[in-house]
Amino acid sequence: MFSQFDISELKVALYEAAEEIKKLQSEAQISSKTSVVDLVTTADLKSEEILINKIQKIFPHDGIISEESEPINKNSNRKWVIDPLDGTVNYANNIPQVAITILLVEDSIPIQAIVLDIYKDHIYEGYKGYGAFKDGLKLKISKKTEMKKAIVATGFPYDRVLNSKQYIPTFETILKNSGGIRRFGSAALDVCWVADNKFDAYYEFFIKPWDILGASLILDEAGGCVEDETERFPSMQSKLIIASNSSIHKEFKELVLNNISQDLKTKLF
Ligand code: LIP
Repeated sequence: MFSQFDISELKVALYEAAEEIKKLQSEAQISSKTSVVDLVTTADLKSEEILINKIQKIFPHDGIISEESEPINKNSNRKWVIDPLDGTVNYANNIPQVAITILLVEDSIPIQAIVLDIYKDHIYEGYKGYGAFKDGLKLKISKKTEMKKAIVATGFPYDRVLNSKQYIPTFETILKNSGGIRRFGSAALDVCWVADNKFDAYYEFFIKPWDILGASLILDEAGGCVEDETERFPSMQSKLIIASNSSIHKEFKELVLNNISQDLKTKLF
């Protein structure tokens, strides 16, 4: 169905990476990156190796930005942004909420994205100007219009251990003004679940582009709204993501932007 898009060429590698991740589940070795709560496993690295090898074989001149590696062909105007395993903390704790994201960015614009939910075996796809799909069927976003009934997903960056207080005012505001908060991770699946009529909104500070940009394209194409701290569609430099089903977007965005702690504001703006 989507064979005309470049990203389709990578689907076999995507499923191969997912199988490797599942196979390594019981024996994956875990180590820490920026802090004890920021993890990488041998499965992240194996998945990344499979995806990078395939991209380099099919599109040797394209750039690659991947979570666990140095950038490749930095100056190319076509770049693949990869998260080989989103939800590493879930994975390391046997929580089956794990995804792989591949995104193609051309001249800084996200144009084709796939997020694979590896344990439920659902594939989310988004194509700029062509729509968004789950397992080949058009995604149907939630129609909820009341913020007080909205289910909001969020997550916290790894510096939460040192700077937990700065995330509280926004969190408390959403707690008071929504139908409920969920913190599942992976961030990519959180955003795809807004597109898939499960959550109604999502926000997170300092989430990385490989975690979120692909899913943002999918949500945008499904009819949702995704903005960053500058109130524009997210870019590789975004520091805050505010995403929703679009009907509640104005109210949700104001709640988030008007309730950011002073400490956090100085880091964002
Ligand atoms: C994580 C996301 C999680 C988010 C973290 C982090 P990782 O990705 O899945 O939802 O809150 O900040 O980015 O590191 O597990 O691949």
